[in-house]
Amino acid sequence: MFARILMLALALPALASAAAINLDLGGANSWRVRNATMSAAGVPATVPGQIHSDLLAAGLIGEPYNASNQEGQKWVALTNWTYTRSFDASAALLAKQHVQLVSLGLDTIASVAVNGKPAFDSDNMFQRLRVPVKHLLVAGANTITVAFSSKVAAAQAGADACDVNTSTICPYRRDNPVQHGWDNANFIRTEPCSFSWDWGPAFAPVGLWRPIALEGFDGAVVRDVLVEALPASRATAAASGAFEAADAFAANDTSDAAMVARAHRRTDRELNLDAWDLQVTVFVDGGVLDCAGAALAVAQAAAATTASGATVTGTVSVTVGGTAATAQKTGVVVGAGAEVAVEVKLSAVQAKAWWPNGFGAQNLHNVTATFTPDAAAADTASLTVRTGFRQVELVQDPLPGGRSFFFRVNGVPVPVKGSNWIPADAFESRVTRDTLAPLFHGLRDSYQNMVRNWGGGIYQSEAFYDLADENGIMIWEDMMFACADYAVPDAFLKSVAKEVVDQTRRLQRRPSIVLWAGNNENENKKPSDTTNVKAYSDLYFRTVLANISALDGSRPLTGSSPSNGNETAAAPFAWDDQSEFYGDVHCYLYDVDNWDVTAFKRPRFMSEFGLQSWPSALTLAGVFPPDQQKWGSDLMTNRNHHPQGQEQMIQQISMHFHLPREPWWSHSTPALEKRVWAQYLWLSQLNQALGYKVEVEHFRRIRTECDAVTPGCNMGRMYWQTNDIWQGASWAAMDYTGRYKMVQYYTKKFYAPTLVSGYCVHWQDCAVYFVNDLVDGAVAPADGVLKLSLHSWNEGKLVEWDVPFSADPASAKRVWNGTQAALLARANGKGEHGCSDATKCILVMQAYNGSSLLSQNELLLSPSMNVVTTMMPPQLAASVGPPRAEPWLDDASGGAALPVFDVTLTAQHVPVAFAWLETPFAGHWSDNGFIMTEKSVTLQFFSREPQLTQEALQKNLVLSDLSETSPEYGTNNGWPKL
Ligand code: BMA
Repeated sequence: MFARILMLALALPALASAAAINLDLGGANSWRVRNATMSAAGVPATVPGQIHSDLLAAGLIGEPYNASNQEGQKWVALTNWTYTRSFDASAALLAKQHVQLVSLGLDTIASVAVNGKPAFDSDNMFQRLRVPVKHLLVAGANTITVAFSSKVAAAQAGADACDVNTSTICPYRRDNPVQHGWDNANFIRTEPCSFSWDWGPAFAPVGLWRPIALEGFDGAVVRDVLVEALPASRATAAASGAFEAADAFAANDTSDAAMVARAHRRTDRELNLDAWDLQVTVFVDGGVLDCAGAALAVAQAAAATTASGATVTGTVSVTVGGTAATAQKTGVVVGAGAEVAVEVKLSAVQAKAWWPNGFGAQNLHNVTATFTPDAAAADTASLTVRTGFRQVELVQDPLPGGRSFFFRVNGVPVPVKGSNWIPADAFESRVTRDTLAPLFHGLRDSYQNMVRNWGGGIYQSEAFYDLADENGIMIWEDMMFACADYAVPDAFLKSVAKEVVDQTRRLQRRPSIVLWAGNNENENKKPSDTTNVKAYSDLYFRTVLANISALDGSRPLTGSSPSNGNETAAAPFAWDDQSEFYGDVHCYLYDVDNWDVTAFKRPRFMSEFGLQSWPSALTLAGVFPPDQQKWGSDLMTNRNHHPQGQEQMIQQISMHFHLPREPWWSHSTPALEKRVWAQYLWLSQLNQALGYKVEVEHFRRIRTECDAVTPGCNMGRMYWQTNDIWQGASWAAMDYTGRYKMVQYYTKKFYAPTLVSGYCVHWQDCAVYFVNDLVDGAVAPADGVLKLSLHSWNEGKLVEWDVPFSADPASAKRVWNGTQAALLARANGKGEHGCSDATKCILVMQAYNGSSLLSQNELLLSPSMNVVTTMMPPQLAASVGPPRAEPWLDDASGGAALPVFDVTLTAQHVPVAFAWLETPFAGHWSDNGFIMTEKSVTLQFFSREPQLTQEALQKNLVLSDLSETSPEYGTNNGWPKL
């Protein structure tokens, strides 16, 4: 609950000033919006909001996501829209020395007028604009007007007008036609994917997308608080006894193993993590005019007539909540219309560290900065921000053949387990803490510790970063530039510089943000291409990164993703942005067998990879008309924005599975057609889940394996992508409604801290690894038992045997190996058929530490499932138990109790290939889509619906598995089930 109150208080950071007057100009239906052909009375409009949500609320357009509405709503983005509201300016407000209009975001090309007089223009949706407007206000009724131009038209005009004499380059960005969107978003500073992407729609909305307010004050306000924290000292007891792999090697050992251990060394035993030195930067705002780009000229012209006011002097003091720490700086001088940055240092603040998910608690602390004027006539102002103290390094030390690339937090190397985040809606005002909380729950619950806020979207809301801070989800924060070159005339660079400064000042205090990155996939320049290289350097090195590092020295920077890390800066570009020896890599494998472990790269850090899938039929049925609910329908084609996306998915599925089809003896019926459609969608998810599983397990196994010839030593994987922007084909693990695709369930298994993982190279030479991410947890040789067993599809478990193993902390190691032939031979003479060939059996692996099961996993020994012919119909049944109330979701209710059900699933025959439970209710399962090896298993359903009953869940539960999708698996008995 505490977190929620604080969040509301922080929504408009400057509202905390004691005697200042703040007039929020937002609110539901508080504005009117119209276009040139509508009456001046306009349509009720909500701020923050978007034009589409206003037109939808007024009944003027349908839900943009329904059916093919997107196509019919293109006119909205091609139209200019004018927002107006009236408000009362009180005598008390007008009596204030300064009245600033503060906008936290206008999307994108806008002119703002107060009482009909120009106040400022805007051309960058990511800027915060502060403009003195007292001279434009009158006592009593006032009006404010924000006139937006179509951003699609503005982008096109920018491209048309691009002049190589001022821009160096004019890079027209053509989107792929299958995206059904618009080109040239790179000519304006807007959300790139609002013009369409290969997983998202083209709505290009305009509107006041972030809050706007009038702020009146005498003297000054505290505008921003930035906090840099470092462990106060090295620990006095240097060798605390903590395990350190590098200790095992003599100082003069130059072997690859020694080099790897040294590069990945743990330094936390050298740090005192209970006391922190803080450098707090407090921005004190004396009514500054703060605009750039198009905004500036108009604002300057408007403000020039009324520059007034007196200098204020005072004291800035800083306190850290829950500690005795306090410090101050006296004699601070703030000129009227100026802004000063005041640095206050606090040493050895006694406070606990913030840790990423899985490595410790997410301790958060309030830091309050107060400006107390010397003269009583001015206002006392203060601002409280929530932060956390941690040290983060991006370690790039020598490794065989190159350099490492991994994050060390508070001295502990953290293998990154994550995914890439895209905007959660095309209309940001629909994204609330309630939208985000289930997604962050999914991240935390699946052992993820990082998401990359991808550079083609937006700098996210406060709620997003609150949840990241609270859940220990580290953020790799891209700046919003993606998949394009950019023209860089001076005005553009100035606009970007202000954007970057604004966002850094807003976000710097967030412990979750561990890296600032210049862009997504733009660093593919060749040093010979000097024109592009200069434009690139001007934008990212001299403008973006230079402005960030001037404000924040507390976290690392990288130019791009992918890049060669520090090698890039030296080059000055990635000599090979797919190098597996340096930096990070993106790699998509659409036309190869994703069950073949030799297909995968061995990079230091894999920041993007993945396969497309569809949301489930339940999700699509919410927006697909019945006649479109079939494979290959127009809407299916329309909603796959990836070139050849459908063909690739079919190819991928058919590499390993039979494609679903209607039975040859039956006439097609709508019910059959829908069933086949649902099975296609499900198989696309199964294909994705297994592909990610095989690839992630590969990355985790090679944590410490690399030499000068064979790369590896992988310490990071983030699959593409966490979430969805709408209901369409994509790489997401959680769909637009929050429903888990199968890969989300698999994520919880392949990212678990302890993992047993097997593979066979080309189905011949096999090995089993044990991966241990636990920093202090080891498995002693006396305790580690690997139980291996062979299960045949038609006879169940045939043979089981034990293999002893041990594990060091923070390690990955091979614990068993042998040929597949020898493995299968273990079942000779067992049961009726044994494992006469690889299509008959699977390997089940269980890793025990004493009596506790650390990890269970299965290895499909056959190169594909479509050669398996011996499955038995499992005859699944489920019994739902009574609900118990658990506050499992930290949504806006502050974690109110929600029903959790135990559900017992039984099968007549095991193993079951990919047992699947489905319900229309919002919520998720403790596991799903799994290979069922026991005849009875108890799962949990975590409902997001407070009123869900045992009876309703029991009645609306659908059970299925792979055998239902084709008789050829050996289960023609009863096929197909309807
Ligand atoms: C990468 C991303 C995105 C894209 C994804 C899937 O290129 O950076 O641009 O959506 O691949 O194609």
